[in-house]
Amino acid sequence: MSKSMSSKLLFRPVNLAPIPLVLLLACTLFGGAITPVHAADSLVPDGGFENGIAGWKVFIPEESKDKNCRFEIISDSPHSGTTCVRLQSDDFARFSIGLGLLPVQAGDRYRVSVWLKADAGAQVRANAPGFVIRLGLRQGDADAEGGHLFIAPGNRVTRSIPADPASVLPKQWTQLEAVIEIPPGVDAMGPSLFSWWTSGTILADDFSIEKVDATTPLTPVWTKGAP
Ligand SMILES: [Ca+2]
Repeated sequence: MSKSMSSKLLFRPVNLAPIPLVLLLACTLFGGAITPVHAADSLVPDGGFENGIAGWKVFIPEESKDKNCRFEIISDSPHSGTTCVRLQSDDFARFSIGLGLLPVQAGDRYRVSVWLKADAGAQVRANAPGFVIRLGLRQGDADAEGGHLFIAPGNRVTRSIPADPASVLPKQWTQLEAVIEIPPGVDAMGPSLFSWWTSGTILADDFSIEKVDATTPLTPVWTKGAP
C-alpha cells in the first residue's frame, strides 16, 4: 500500500494528531464540523446551533398549537460562532426545542447554561417568565414524581413550575446559568429551551450542560417572594 493511500484510509493521522481524542470523537459523531474545544465537555452536541436543526425536536402543547410556533437557525447577530436559534410565535404561547433523554443518577450535579436575547418586539404574558430551560425529569417510562426542573431568567431554579419573572426578558445577550442536582427518583433528563408565554421572537445560543463535581455549590432553589 502506498504512503498516500495509507494516509487517506487512516483519516490523515498527521493532521489530526494535535486534536484531543474526545473532540475527534465529537466531530465524528456530530457531523464532522470542528466544534470549539470548550464544547467537548458539554452534553449538548451542538448547543451553539452551528450545524443546523438536526437532532432538535419541537414540542408544542395542545393549548399553543394554533399560535404558529416555529424555530429556525439564523445568522443574524448570534451570541457566538456564525448562527443561533430563533424561536417565534404569533401570540402568547408555550413551546420548546429539545434533545433526547440523557441518562442521569440522583445526586449528579450539572452546570446548565444558555445565552438568551429577546427581540425588541417580544412580549411576555403577565406573571410568566417568558423563557425557561426545562430539564424534563423521567423515571422508567414516566415523568418523575415531583415534576421537572426549571431555570428561569435571573437564574431562578424551581421544581414542577417555573419561577415568577425576575424582570422583562433581556434585549441584549444575557446568560442564564445554574448548577442543579438530580433529585431522587430520576433516571433520565430531557433538556429543552422553552418559550414560556412569549409572543414574538427569542434568540438563544450556546446551550450547554456540563457534569460537575459533587462539591460544586448548587444554585439555591427559588421560592415565591424571594429576590
Ligand atoms: Ca452559535
